[in-house]
Amino acid sequence: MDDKEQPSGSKEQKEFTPEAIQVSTAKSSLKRVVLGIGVIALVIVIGVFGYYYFSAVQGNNVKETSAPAQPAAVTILEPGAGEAFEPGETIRIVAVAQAPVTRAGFAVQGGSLVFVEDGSLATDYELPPDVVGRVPLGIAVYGSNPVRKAEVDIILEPDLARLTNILVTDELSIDDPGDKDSLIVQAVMQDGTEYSRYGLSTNLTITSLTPELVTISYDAEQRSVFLKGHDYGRGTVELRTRNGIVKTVSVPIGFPYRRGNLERDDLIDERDYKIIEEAIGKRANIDDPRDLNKDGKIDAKDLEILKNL
Ligand SMILES: [Ca+2]
Ligand SMILES: [Ca+2]
Repeated sequence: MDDKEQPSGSKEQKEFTPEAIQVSTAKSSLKRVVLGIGVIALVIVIGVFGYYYFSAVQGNNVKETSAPAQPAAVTILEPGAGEAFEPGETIRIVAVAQAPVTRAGFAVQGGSLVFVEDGSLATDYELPPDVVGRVPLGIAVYGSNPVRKAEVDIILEPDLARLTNILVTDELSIDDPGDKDSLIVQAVMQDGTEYSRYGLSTNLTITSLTPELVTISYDAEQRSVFLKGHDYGRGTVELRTRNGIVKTVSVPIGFPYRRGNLERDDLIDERDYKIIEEAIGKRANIDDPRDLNKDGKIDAKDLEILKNL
């Protein structure tokens, strides 16, 4: 047995010669390399698969979000867009919904919300008495998730026959040329009702009689009228209603609290001198506060007067 085993043992021992060890090491290195390549290949395969898998998922998501929007689940049938009513009037609102409805809320911007609990999509609605102009009328339908909403713009116009006066912002002024100020217009009716933001009503035109001094712009989103001052002086703005009420508003631009204190701080100093120096040679608008001797031009004489104030 020992003899038989010996050769085999020596055979084994033979294999463990330095050469054999080198061969063995080489074989083992080769195995490691092959194993390493295998692992790397597996990682690459998983990576590539993962990339395409997630790309496909993303692609599907993009496809879903770019799909055409579903039709609106609620639509207002009455009133129609652009329809005109009087403030305070009671109107009928009718809507139709493809979504489940447990209750619905109706409102005009600036008015109170009216809820109909039984899910009916028709109601009588009292328009707010003091809102005029183009306003959105909305409905919100509850019962589905998300809440479904729809909106139409209607026009609220007071009866011109009852319009007796228009009121305009008191003490309107633009502190410095380039600044803006907003103009608030209210309509006063026979019964004393005052409608705010009348300035955006289609019944009113607002023009600047001195456009070189004042320009007018409308901000539809804020429903406001803005006046912008371009130079020093006193500009005039005219408001005219369709039934003939006319109002003119004087807009002082860059007027000092105290004569010569153009820069409107506590004292007359270099900063005020600079404002006149920069305007020397210019013709002065009527009431231009830089034209201290009121001769229609801004020159060294005005600067001299300012320095002696
Ligand atoms: Ca000053
Ligand atoms: Ca002058």
